[in-house]
Amino acid sequence: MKHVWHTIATFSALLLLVSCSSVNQRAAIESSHVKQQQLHDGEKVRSLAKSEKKDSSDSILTTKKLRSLPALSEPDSIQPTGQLREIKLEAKISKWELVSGVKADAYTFNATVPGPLIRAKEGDMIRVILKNSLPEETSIHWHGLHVPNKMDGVPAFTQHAIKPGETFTYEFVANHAGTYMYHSHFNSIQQIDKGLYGLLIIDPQNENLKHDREYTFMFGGWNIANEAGGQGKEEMPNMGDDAMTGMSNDQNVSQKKKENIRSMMNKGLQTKSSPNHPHAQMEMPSKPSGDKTGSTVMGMDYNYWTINGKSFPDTQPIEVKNGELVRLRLANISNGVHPMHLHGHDFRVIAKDGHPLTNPQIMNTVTVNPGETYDIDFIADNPGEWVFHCHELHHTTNADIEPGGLMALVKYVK
Ligand SMILES: [Cu+2]
Repeated sequence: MKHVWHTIATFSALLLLVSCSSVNQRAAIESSHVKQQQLHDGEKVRSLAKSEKKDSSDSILTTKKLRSLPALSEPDSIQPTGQLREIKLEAKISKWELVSGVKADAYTFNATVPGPLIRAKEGDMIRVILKNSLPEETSIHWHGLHVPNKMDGVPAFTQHAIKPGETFTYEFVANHAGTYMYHSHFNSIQQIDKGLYGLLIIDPQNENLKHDREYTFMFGGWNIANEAGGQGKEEMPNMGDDAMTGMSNDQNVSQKKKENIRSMMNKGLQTKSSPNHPHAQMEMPSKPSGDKTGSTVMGMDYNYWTINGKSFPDTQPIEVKNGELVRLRLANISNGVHPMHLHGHDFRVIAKDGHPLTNPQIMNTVTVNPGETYDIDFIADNPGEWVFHCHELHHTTNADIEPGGLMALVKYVK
């Protein structure tokens, strides 16, 4: 029996490893258990939306359906599952493209920004084996989790800083469902702003509210220097008709839209090209003289903002079908405040810092402060192409050029 459990645990750990090493696991994660249960609240919402559409096509949208959804619940106690989730992380420098043509020498976990999504169920044991391949010391802090003190990842207090070439193993029980973060806690202001962070989601053992789709949004801030090191803006890729060959019509349309956005950005740059903006031709804002670091530099002086490591228009769209119940998990690892605003819909704030709200608030803008996470949900009941963006409008720019940064499209698909 013991052997069987060991085999199951090893197999699950392997599965998790495989999923965690995927380069493409940035934004859209559709949880498999969502699909399994057919008659959940999302289904009810969907059928409601469809029937209402049939009966009264000219009816006016309200938030009644949103208000009548159940709140998330918090368990009194959880049982250990006996499941081990083992993840291998390597902290290393990797080239990371924030938006087409803009690259940074990022600090990454497993060569992606954010690092791999770590996902477990309440009661699982999480084991993270961290190898430090950076040229400096590092550590990982588990932001919002109730880990044993020596697992908290704060050098000089709870552990020694992990030296280049060293490996350190973190191990703790996933003891509270919710949306959390993990990030470097050494030379944090530099290491975090260079990309050393990720998302950690703990699913409840029993869930009373199922969503049809789920997306994660991790907000980062970057300071991309424009002078030394060959970093920053490169030539715009040539996207002539030839490059379109082989694309479907939909892809073609969205590619053209992206190109329109890029040409808007370029026009903005040209108007800025003046003796007062000596760096405008380089398509980068000027940095203080003497700043020759060449790559990302630390501090609040951000000129790029990213959702899951990408700036608009390269952010991943939120794809929904009419009538679906959609969950967004928002996490702010940057040093900026982000009032996130959704067009065309209201949403409910269902959890803050992993804790369910017993009385979910309905709104269309939620302010996500540094270090905070919010879970919000909305009913896709207003077909079209909408935007979800930060309303601190400097944050919807790339190097001062609008549109960019913290913006994603909500797209209805068939
Ligand atoms: Cu913002």
